[in-house]
Amino acid sequence: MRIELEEIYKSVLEGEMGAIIDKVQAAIDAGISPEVILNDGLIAAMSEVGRLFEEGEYFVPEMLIAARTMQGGLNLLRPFLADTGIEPVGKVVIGTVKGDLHDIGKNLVSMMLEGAGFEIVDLGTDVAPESFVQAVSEGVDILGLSALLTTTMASMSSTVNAIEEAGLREHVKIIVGGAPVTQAYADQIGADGFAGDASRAASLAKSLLS
Ligand code: B1M
Repeated sequence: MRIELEEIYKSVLEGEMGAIIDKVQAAIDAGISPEVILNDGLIAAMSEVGRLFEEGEYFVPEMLIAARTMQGGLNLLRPFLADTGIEPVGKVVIGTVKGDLHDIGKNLVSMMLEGAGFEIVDLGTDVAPESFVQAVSEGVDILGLSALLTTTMASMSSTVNAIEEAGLREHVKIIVGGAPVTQAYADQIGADGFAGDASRAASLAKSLLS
C-alpha cells in the first residue's frame, strides 16, 4: 500500500482528528484518486476498527473517535466525489432509520448519489417513519433507508408500511442498505432495491428511474 494511504489508515485507527485533513490532502496532492483514498484508506481503516471492536480491543469511545476522524477525511473528499456539475436527475430523501445513530455509510451513499446527479435531502439519523412520510409527501423520486444495527432493521419495514399507509407507495422508489441488510430482507419488506455499497446505491437509483 502507498505510504500516503498507510498514513490515512493509521490516522483513522488511532483517531488522529487533527492530522487526517493534512494526510488526505497529501494523498490528493500525490495524485491518488479520491476513490482509492476512500476505499483503501478510510473505509479499510473503519473495517479494521469494527474488527477490533468485535474482538474487544476497541470500545465505543475509540470507535466514535475513529468515526469522527473518518468524517473529517470524508468532508475533504466530498467535492471530488460529488461535484459533477450536472443538472439533478432526480430527488432523493435519505436517512438512517429510527433508533440508529450510524451515519458514515449513509453520508457516503449521499455523496455518491450527489455525484451521480441527484438532489439530496438528508434527514440525518434516528429518523422516525412519520418524518420519512412527511418528506416523501413533499415529492421525491427515491427514498433511501440506511440501518447498521440488526435491532433497527425492523424500522425499515415500519417505514415502508407507513409510506404505504399514507398512500404514497406508488409515487416513490424505496432503496435500502447498511451492513446487516440483504437483498432477501429488501424483498421481504417490499423495498424496490438493495445496494451493498455506496457506488452500487448510485447505480441502483439511476436504474430505478430509467
Ligand atoms: Co456501532 N455497531 N454501535 N458505532 N459501529 C456496528 C454497526 C457493529 C457491527 C460493531 C460490531 O459489533 N462489530 C455493531 C452492530 C451489531 C449488530 O447490530 N449486528 C455496532 C454496535 C453494537 C453499536 C452500539 C450498540 C454499541 C454500544 O453502544 N454498545 C451503538 C449503537 C448506537 C445507535 O446507533 N443507537 C454503536 C455506536 C457506534 C458509534 C456512535 C460509536 C459509531 C458510529 C458513528 C457514526 O456513524 N457517526 C459506530 C461505528 C463507527 C461502528 C462501526 C465500527 C463502523 C460503521 C461504519 O461507519 N462503517 C461498525 C462496525 C462495522 O461496520 N464493521 C459498528 C463504514 C461505512 C462506510 O460502512 O456503514 O456499512 P457502512 O456503509 C456502507 C454499506 O453498508 C452501504 O454503503 C456504505 C458505503 O459503502 N450502505 C448503504 C449503508 N447505508 C446504505 C443505504 C443504501 C445503500 C447502501 O441505500 C439507501
